[in-house]
Amino acid sequence: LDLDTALHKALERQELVLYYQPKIDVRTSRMVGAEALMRWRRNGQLVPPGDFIPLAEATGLINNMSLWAIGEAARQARAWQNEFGFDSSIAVNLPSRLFEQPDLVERVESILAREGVTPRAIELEITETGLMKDLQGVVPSLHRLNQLGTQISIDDFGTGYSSLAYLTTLPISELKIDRSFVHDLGDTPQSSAVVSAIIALARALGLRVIAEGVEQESQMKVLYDLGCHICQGFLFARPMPAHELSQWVRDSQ
Ligand code: G
Ligand code: G
Ligand code: NA
Ligand code: MN
Repeated sequence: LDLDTALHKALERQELVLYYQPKIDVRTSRMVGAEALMRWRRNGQLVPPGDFIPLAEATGLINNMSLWAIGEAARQARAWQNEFGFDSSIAVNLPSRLFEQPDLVERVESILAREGVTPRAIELEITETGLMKDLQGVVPSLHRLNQLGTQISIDDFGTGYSSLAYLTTLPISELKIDRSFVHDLGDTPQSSAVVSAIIALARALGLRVIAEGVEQESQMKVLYDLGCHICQGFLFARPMPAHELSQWVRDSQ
């Protein structure tokens, strides 16, 4: 099978899996959410998303894969609620084109109802670039998802040339500082200036701010001092299968 055909079959063959990476409040060291990241278990090998998400986007298969991911994350949120009192949300990455699907909000609503969770159990991440290149297609869905009660996070923030004035009108809950800025923290004064500006912007707009790609204690400390208290990255935990995250919570919380 070529990759395209195999990927089509992957969904129906249940070869896609979600890994989960915790989001940590560094003031309490507690998990305050998790991000779902897709993996493809193909012939016993784990195919990384970089090798199949671009293909899924090019073929349009990404839409059904994303809807599957929402359902799977919702199911997992409910399982963790029962298992260890998980009471925050699992973030799912969605491509901007999915927001153009006219029945997206109804589909999300029915998926959440099917899995028996409230819309708060799921958070949706859209990249700043995806959002800004297709505002007209995306924004109506954002408003309706917000009315439903599902929070929206802007991923890779700082790389996508947002219209800051426009940003104030959007029903979003969180800015996620792009990991390139986190990576350079402490190395270049520009990166801490950008991080500072994003944190100030989030504060002014009443949004949560989170840093991704936190790998080093020193990066965490700079972020903390600048006022970003929620972090995600290898310093705390890698993306891992659901049962490993349960174990990680038992061991660390
Ligand atoms: O999970 P990381 O481990 O390697 O993911 C690599 C890239 O693939 C990241 O840019 C990430 O946003 C993207 N990605 C991972 N999971 C998903 C997903 O479920 N949907 C979409 N659209 N992108 C994903
Ligand atoms: O923003 P996006 O959704 O593209 O981010 C998810 C990606 O970031 C995944 O590929 C995930 O494995 C990766 N990731 C998570 N934590 C870290 C980290 O601390 N360092 C690096 N380099 N990548 C990370
Ligand atoms: Na993301
Ligand atoms: Mn990101």
